[in-house]
Amino acid sequence: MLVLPKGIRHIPGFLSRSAQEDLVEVIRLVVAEAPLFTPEMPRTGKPMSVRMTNCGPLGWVTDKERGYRYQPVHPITGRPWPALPDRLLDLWREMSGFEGPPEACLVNYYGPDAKMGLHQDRDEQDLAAPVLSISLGDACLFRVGGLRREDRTVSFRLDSGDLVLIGGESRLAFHGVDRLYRGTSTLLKREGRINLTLRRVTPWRGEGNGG
Ligand code: MD3
Ligand code: FE
Repeated sequence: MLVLPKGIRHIPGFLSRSAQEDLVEVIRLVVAEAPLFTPEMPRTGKPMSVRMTNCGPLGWVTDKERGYRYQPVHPITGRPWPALPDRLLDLWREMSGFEGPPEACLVNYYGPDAKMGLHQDRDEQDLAAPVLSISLGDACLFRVGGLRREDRTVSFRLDSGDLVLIGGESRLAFHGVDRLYRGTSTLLKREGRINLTLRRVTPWRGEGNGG
């Protein structure tokens, strides 16, 4: 039996086929307004194999010169990110157990050969809030470890319609995507995978939130 690190909840098959199709449709609208861009590693400028965009008041971006950060505008168009679609806000309210709304939805697009190396998500100020991940399209092999890069990892498959909720002591766990399982889903028009992550960036209960 596979034991996940404490604070990580995998919910296989949460979204029905029609809910997945609706999400793909709203993501197409987001991408039409905020085109996918190729993120670069800080300092080296090495391109990542995943392409990205965002919706919500803040979006995660990275480039050679300025590195990892959240910003309110698209790095190429300079326009504000599209609003967070209601369906995603509803899903966050239903699943996150967190009072405040998410501020960023990072949209990752994996072509058949894309992967994501082991990393931590630590560019958010509010680490008390969970991260909610939604997988669409081809399945992938996902890997999660501990708070140190050297810690033992466990791997499991993420299929289209699966959710992963990450919180508590795993919020800073190392994780990555080793590979895609090509052709395992008919959801998208072509091979590939979309992952959405809903995140809180700035502290909730700060100014103006009653705290
Ligand atoms: C475990 N995305 O965008 S989502 C990322 O499938 C990212 O595209 C992966 O890692 C993907 O940063 C994984 C699941 C996930 C997201 C955040 C986590 C797992 C996590 C944060 C801490 C531990
Ligand atoms: Fe991550």
